[in-house]
Amino acid sequence: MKKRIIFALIIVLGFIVPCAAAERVVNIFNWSDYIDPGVLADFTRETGIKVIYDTYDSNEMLEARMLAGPTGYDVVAPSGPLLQRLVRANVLRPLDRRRLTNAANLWPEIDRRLQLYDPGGAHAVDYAWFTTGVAYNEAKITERIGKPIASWDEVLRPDALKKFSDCAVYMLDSPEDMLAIALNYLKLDPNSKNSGDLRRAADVLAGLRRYVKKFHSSEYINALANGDICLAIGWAGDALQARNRAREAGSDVNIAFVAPVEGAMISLDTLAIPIDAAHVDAAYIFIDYLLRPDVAARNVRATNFASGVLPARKLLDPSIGNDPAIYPDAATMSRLFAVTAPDQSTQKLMTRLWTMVKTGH
Ligand code: SPD
Repeated sequence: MKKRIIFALIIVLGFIVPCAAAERVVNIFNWSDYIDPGVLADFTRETGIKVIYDTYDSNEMLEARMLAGPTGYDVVAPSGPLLQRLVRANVLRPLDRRRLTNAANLWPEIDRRLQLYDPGGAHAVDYAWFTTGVAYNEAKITERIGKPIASWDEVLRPDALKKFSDCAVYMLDSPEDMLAIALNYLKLDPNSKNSGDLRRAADVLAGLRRYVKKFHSSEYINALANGDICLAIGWAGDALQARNRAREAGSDVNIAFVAPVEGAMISLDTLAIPIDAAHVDAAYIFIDYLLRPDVAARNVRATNFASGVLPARKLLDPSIGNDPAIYPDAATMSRLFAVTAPDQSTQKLMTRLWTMVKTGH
């Protein structure tokens, strides 16, 4: 009898232990240069949950992975318009905010802006938000035009951009950002889905191609920091990471970032759980951990991207918490524009136009 009980216990434990063990890992797919690596190590130390962490540098990469499936991920970080498309495609789990005790820390204004992509915040919470603007090497730009960059006109006109081509220019490989910036520059609705408007915007960008060394969405951080390029259209936090990397290396390269006067794009990157996530409990624990103010503040310090966690800001040194490149002031905020997801045929057109911008065909 005793032997039978022990045998039964072994069978039951043999089933339960692997199931429990299956929950002790979380697979994350996040943007590159977007977290303090120490946060991941501390998360594992505090929760016992192992983190497997992969990165990407374009919404297109994440979208392809999400739509092809199986994703293999438990937490992903789509930007607003992609979030909207993923919700439509039904590839995200509805998010139960009651399971996120730290959701109370979410910044109401940012959470409100998220509604544009995900009504009711039903599938995601904000992770970070920021502007797309111009990152530049102060000395090299001043040397060439006698003043810092302030306007898109100094970057989006071929004869203006030409002045920087000898010290090298990068642009984001992101149609979502770049077409909206060009639309806004043309004084058209930056969120326009009109094919004529989009073609005009693409023509502006195509006219700049010969002065652009590379279209890439992450390499510009090191390229700016090393002095290999002097200007990039890029994301605020990445520009400031370039500035910090140059400082840490003791170089004399000084990188500045500006959201130009005509207005800049605001993006919200979010945290969401794929429909096929295998470790849903661990995903909730991980997202909740990132929403803890002290953890969110660590990520802002490391990445220079503003967090969607409001109380994190108070924990930052004023040089970060009051840096208008990270937390734009009210005047800049009023000039920011957001874009939403296009329908499928407009999406296809944008992809075609973007290839034309980059290759000429
Ligand atoms: N290095 C992190 C960059 C995050 C960029 N998110 C993309 C926003 C697209 N509009």
